[in-house]
Amino acid sequence: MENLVAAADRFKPHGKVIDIREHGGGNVNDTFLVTLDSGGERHFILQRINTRVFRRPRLVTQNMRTVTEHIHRRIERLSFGAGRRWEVPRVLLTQGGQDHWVDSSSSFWRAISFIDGAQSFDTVTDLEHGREVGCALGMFHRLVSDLPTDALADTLEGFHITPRYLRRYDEVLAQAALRSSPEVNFCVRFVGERRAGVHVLEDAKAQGRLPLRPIHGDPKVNNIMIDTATGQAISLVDLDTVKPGLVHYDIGDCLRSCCNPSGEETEQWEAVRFQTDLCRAILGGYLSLARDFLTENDYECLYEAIRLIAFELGLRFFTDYLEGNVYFKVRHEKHNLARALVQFKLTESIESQEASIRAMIQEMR
Ligand code: GN1
Ligand code: MG
Repeated sequence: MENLVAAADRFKPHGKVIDIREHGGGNVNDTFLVTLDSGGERHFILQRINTRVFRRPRLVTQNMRTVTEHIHRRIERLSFGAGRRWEVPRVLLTQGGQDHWVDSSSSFWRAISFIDGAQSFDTVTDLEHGREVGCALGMFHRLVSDLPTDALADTLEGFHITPRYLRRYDEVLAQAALRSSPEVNFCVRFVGERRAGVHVLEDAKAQGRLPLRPIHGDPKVNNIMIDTATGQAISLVDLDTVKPGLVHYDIGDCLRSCCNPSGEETEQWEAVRFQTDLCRAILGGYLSLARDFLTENDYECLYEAIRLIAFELGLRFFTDYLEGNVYFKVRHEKHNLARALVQFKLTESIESQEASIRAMIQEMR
């Protein structure tokens, strides 16, 4: 707590800190909402970066500044998304002018402005919300589409490179003292049956069929801020994983998160389904802003991306369970196993609807 107050004091733009509380349910970093006693902006967001995951945290803040400054400049002369309020968090500086602060126990802190009058949800509530989520991702991609990828650092090497996660899984599995259970056996078999398909996106990238573009990296439903007054999406927050990548990682991640009405934390993994009506609403919103820059090849790989990113997240959770929960924060020992089962069930549901999802994509392009 002492460190928390000290960190908040470094970044506070004015006034006195009167409250600090945990905010959101991030699986990697620690996030806090800070309240000040006076002034126009009463709140800001303070975060402690998990440096086990983000080994070079300075690159994270650097990317964040690059991307937020770029978007702020673009919003000023926006010729699309007419009438849409769109906000981007600002990176706050310490009194010494730094975009981060390292405390005496080597914790890495940074702060950003708080987006007021908006909220986020852990699941998509209806088709309208789904469409807005899609618009948010389309808006974001469009706003960064002219930012050269070499302006962004690779903050998390291997992120969303599915074959690398499979390799890591193999290493961990070989060393794990595997306690067999119906759930563990299901996961091992599930991964084993899908080994051949993990290269699709990386192959398309290597063959030059899919270009590197700036991506968000984590456009899950609760990173999309919805204006409490209008119900419109107004921001895509959590910019830690912005880096060069495939828009397919983002589209896949957004859909695996948003088309699962049970949510990724449900205990009822057997009931998890991929909802194609939500998928249609989200893609509709996305394409209303992103159609211009998608190529034929982009469309060709969309179904595979939807399937693969759900599978990949299941693989990441399962590997972390086997490894003893070293990456994702957990509330109990089998938490990552439960999360893996949810993503694998979702993958299964996507696979069972392949024909209709492909037909939907075809119809919308
Ligand atoms: C992690 O930390 P959080 O909750 O923003 C993870 C994402 C996963 C997500 C699943 C850097 O995001 O890739 O999709 O959990 N972030 C990182 O909820 O690994
Ligand atoms: Mg994140």
